[in-house]
Amino acid sequence: MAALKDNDQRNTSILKELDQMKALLSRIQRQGMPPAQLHLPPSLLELYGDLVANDVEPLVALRLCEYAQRALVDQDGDAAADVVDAERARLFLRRVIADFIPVAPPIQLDPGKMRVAALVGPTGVGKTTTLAKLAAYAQLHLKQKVALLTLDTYRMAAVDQLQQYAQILQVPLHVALTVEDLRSALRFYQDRALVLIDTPGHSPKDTETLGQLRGLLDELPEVETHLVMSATTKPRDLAEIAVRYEPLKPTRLLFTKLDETSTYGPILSTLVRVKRPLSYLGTGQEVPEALELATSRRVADLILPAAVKEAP
Ligand SMILES: Nc1nc2c(ncn2[C@@H]2O[C@H](COP(=O)(O)OP(=O)(O)O)[C@@H](O)[C@H]2O)c(=O)[nH]1
Ligand SMILES: [Mg+2]
Repeated sequence: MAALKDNDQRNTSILKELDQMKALLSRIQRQGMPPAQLHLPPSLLELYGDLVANDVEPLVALRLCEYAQRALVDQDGDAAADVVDAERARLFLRRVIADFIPVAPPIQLDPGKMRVAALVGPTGVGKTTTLAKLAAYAQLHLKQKVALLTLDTYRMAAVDQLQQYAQILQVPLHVALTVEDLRSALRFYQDRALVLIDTPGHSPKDTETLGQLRGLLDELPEVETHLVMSATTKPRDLAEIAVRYEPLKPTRLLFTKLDETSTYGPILSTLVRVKRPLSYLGTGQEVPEALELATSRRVADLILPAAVKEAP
């Protein structure tokens, strides 16, 4: 419990920092980019380039480098910060980045209390696959009783796909069409430790089904809603998705398809915009192996890898 509380406090302070950065970003969107004040020492300037090459927004990259510079000055004094060696600068910057990543604990499972988690997000990002990964992990690894619910009734194929996973895992699957349906299914599943809810994706123009989904999720008092996004999505589209799904009040952010991209900066920008802790990371199509619990360290590794030691 103490660890959870620490995590909450840590996230509160990270979210405050992200708030400031978000305000800065929107000011720049209105007023245009200020002349970059790159008063960074050469080692940090080079790392700034690495971040931007990894598709971190230039302003976010600059901010992070300035934080690292300040940390270096605090430790070494003004003069030393100018000549800081590349490896140390990288170490400091990696720490600063890790301190910027809010992460969520794994979905909490207590025997005797039903937890409900819903996955929402655009079509094809991997909601159903991730749901199957989470279900398999809870059922097979944690030996907890799981049930699946789907609100994705628009396409038969979507139900079939989930039905197959349900059969393999031998967990019940219920297709809910209405609010009453959803409520009675949840009452029926009271003895389950985890109920996972799959939802349909939406095309950007489809505000109607999004509204219906919102109506259904609003009925659930204690649902953890994970907004699922693909790491392969263009940064601009990620920003738009974040806005579009805001009415569903996602409590977590979940990124999939990390294996299908080589630039991870957009994850950081999305965190700045959405300001929700990261829950899980999808790293492939394999169920259930290709799922990790997000950690700040792991995300920092993606944003700025540790220096590659050159072969002697
Ligand atoms: N490479 C890769 N593929 C994934 C990942 N997650 C899901 N997929 C694939 O993405 C496709 C769409 O997944 P699906 O779960 O049906 O997406 P949904 O429409 O959001 O439910 C499928 O082919 C999945 O196997 C991932 O982390 N990495
Ligand atoms: Mg699906």
